[in-house]
Amino acid sequence: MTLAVNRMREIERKIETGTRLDESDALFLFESPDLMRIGALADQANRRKNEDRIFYNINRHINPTNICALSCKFCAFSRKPGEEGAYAYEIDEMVEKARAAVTQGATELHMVGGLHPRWPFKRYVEMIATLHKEFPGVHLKAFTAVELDWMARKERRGLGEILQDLKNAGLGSLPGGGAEIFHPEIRDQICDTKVSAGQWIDTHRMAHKMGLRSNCTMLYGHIERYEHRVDHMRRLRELQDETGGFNVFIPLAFQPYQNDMGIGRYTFGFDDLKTIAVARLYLDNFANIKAYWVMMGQDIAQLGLNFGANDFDGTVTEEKISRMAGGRAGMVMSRSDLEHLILRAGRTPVERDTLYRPIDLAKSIARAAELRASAGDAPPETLPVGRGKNLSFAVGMTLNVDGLAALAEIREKTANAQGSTVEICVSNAESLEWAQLLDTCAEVSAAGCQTILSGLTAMAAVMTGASIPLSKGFEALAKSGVRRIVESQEDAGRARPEDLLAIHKAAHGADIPTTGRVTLRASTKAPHAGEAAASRVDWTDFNSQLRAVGEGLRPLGMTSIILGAGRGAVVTASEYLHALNRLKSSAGRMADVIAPVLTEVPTLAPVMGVGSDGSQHPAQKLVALLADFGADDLGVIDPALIKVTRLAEDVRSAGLSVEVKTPETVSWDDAALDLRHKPADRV
Ligand code: V47
Ligand code: SF4
Repeated sequence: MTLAVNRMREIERKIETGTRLDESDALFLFESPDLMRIGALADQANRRKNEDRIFYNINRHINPTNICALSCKFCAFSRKPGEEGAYAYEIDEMVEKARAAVTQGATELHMVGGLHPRWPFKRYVEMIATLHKEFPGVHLKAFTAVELDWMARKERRGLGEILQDLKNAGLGSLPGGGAEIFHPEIRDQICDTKVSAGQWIDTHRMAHKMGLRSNCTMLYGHIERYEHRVDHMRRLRELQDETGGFNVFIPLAFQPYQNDMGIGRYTFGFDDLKTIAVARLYLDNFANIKAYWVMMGQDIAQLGLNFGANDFDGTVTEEKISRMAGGRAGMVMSRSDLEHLILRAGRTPVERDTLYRPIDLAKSIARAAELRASAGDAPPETLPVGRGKNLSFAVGMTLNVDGLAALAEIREKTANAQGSTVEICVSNAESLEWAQLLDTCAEVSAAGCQTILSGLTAMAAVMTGASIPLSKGFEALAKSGVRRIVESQEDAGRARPEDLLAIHKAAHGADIPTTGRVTLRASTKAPHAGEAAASRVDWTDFNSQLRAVGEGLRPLGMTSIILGAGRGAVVTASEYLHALNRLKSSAGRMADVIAPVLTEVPTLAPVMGVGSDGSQHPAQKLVALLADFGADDLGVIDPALIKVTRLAEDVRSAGLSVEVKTPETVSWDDAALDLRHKPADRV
């Protein structure tokens, strides 16, 4: 432990004094669980270079064909000629796609595709020349080193000539694809027929020497180990020292479906952020590190902006490579979506061109100021809270009770649920009667479940309707086996805080612990023009809820408190985590902070990716970070909606242990979950 602390200090000193990190430093950082510290160092390094500015661009992806002579193991995009789904665009079709993009302000066309067995080199030249002639102001970033090698071999010409012809036709720069993982131990397993690491590097060196700048990527999160990532970045740093020709480093998060890798799980959010942060610190000769929202997902990419990234990529419009492999981030973001995610991460969005020059810096800064002013109050700053050693969750289900009909259903659902947690939600049960409520709780408890009841105001209304004092009512609920009372999303809208407190106190009087709630509610301010569905969070309201927690919690004995995202408010990942952090600081050690991952933790990627097996909810990417920002617990996890083993892996990816509440006799499929089993060794 002390050794690790000393090593981290040594690395910090190196960073402070501008001494280069070496490969063993980078490896140490990858292996360290101290993401918050590494992220803070990377953020400082980033701000020294780029202030608080985050680049985005208005771009359009066009993949000319998915027909490919190679069969990289990780690729879900490529097809063989004649195979179902194979396509090859005519140049006219590409021009039409480009025209639509240019009309919407695109400054860049990004074009990478398969290695078409029958396309002659002149077709590529014609493609570039036609697009350049039609749209002379648009930057054409096209063809990976892999495609260029293919063209050269087919044409039996040198790479230099191929590059020169394309440059003459209007090629602006090279994208960074095809790099994958350079180390032969991995490269030979995932793409053995692709250009070697040396050829990839040589191609980019040649392009740089000809005045063509380029990007570089690293495909991570599959079978590679940290040392392979470090080796990969070392080779890129060396070439950058030599030529200075790279614009940006882009870590590409592996998308796990519809390919031959047999991995079947998305990268860990914790690892995505660590990769960005280590890249920022180790690649000291790169100005730009990209948080590529398409592959990391918008939630993690937004957080990446505070962990060392200064580029968010662009509007993209038609992304196929990631999407075909299970990518869930969608294919397009508007300018205003990009701007809002950046602003809500507390940074300044700056539109750039492909070569990382601001399009109009003064205009971007003025626009950000205007958007900030119209948003009013700002989200809270992060405070150090210190993470625990474990993260808990209960396995079980939530049942919504609505009158009599529910009883039979509840009996059926809880028949095999012995040992699990059942949260009975009464918030919306307007016609519920007292006897039914007691019977329901008794039924669930008799099935051997841990019974939780949520909806304070509804509960109180049922008691009042039956002329039963709250104190007596809660005593009876305790006898029916109720183990906890939880404030629901609806409660705050139905009762004043002091009335809710009185209900909490009545439950405590009957020795039932309670869970309070703080909710990020939508601001009543009208959204700014062009704000895409951006109902903002009312931070003034949040701060006053926090004050109430600080003042009211201690004497009450609420043992836990939920951070909720209110309906109607669009809460971004960054905002939720910062709010969580503030809540933990206010609640102190007196109460567990719960971030219910399925129901309340916001995610902008609610869709399932192509071919995915549904075993991972998009919000799971945030799980390990929730702990770092102050969460102690993830709420009730329904194994029908989240695969518990996967969730356990997410927690462990951050070096935390998993504490499953009520696990002994869970009888779903996940009963087979082996929680002693360590996740993939590489995490
Ligand atoms: O080389 C293929 C990757 C790359 C998967 O330069 C996959 O600005 C994840 O080069 N999971 C092509 N990644 C994309 C590319 C790119 C993308 C965005 C920006 C830039 C840029 C370049 O896509 C391939 C490969 O590394 N890829 N399959 C997959 N399953
Ligand atoms: Fe072809 Fe590129 Fe897919 Fe490899 S990654 S199979 S080269 S399209």
